[in-house]
Amino acid sequence: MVVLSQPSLDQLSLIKTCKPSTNFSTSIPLIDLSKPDAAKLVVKACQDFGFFKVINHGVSMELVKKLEGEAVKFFGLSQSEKNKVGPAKPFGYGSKAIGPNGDMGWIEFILLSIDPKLVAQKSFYISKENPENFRSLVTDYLEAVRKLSFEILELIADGLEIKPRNVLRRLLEDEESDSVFRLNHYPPFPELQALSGENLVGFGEHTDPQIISVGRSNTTSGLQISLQDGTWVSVPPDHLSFFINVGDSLQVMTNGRFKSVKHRVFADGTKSRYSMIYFGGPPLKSKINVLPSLMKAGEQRLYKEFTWEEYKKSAYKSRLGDNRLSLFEAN
Ligand code: GA4
Repeated sequence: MVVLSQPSLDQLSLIKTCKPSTNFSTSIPLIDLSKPDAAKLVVKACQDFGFFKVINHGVSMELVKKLEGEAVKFFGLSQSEKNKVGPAKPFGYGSKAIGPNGDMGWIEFILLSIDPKLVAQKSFYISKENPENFRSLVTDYLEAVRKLSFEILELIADGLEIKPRNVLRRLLEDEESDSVFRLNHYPPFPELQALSGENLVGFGEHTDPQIISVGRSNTTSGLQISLQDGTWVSVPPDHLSFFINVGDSLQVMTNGRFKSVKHRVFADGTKSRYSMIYFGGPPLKSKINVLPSLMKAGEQRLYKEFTWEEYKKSAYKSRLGDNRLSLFEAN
């Protein structure tokens, strides 16, 4: 079923189209979490790319399949049914508009906070048939990907030799952690594709403001990351693995050693892309600051200290593609 109507001309002028130029020769770091060298490789990937793929991640594929099935069902509903979830301001269903400041993409999505009460409340509109099933799938999925994010943050602490081991993990483990969960659907647009051969930008280039993001997709391609020299690399889809992004906050905590990866998604003209991403953020009152033990003698701090609440407020005033950290650079 075609879920979003074909783009009209005025929508197309807002949603960027282009023939993406990409570099296919660079391969994305692949890290087997069951291997003893994982900590070293995670740190290297965070420094070189701010991005990597993990296998042996411990998340049940059965669970992933079931939740993706629910997402497919939901995005297949009529527009009026989907609208009943409520606008994504900040949590709910959104279509084409990304964030509050005029960014647009060829996408529809559900944005949820990980607060169990909100998940339960929204489940009634997302799955009228069986809200309890949807709620419990999201809860179990979040438990599994959060566990994975904790493991990765501990590997980072080990690899950087920072103590205690849970110094990063505890920010996401905290009951007040301000984390977000997003289910995305990038619908196909076969007629337009056939006509022009152009691609539509599904989610424009940006960095994630949080500490770390854990995402996966179905087998439809579209994700690209920017390398440090500015070239874009297509990330081949892999529905069995998870992709990890360093967020702005982790860049600050490592004084720029880790790079918050710039990424974007193109919608495929012929096939639906579905993705689900957990964005791990700290409690609102947490101070985001360089980890003191990382600072070498004479090293200058690159960023001022700020609370996650301050950074989040500032992020929500920005456009998607802005360099949000530039406002927090130390003089
Ligand atoms: C990017 C990462 C997450 O998807 C997100 C996005 C958020 C939104 O879609 O509402 C933002 C974007 C993201 C960064 C800048 C602001 C906020 C849209 C936007 C223009 C949920 C997040 O936390 O930040």
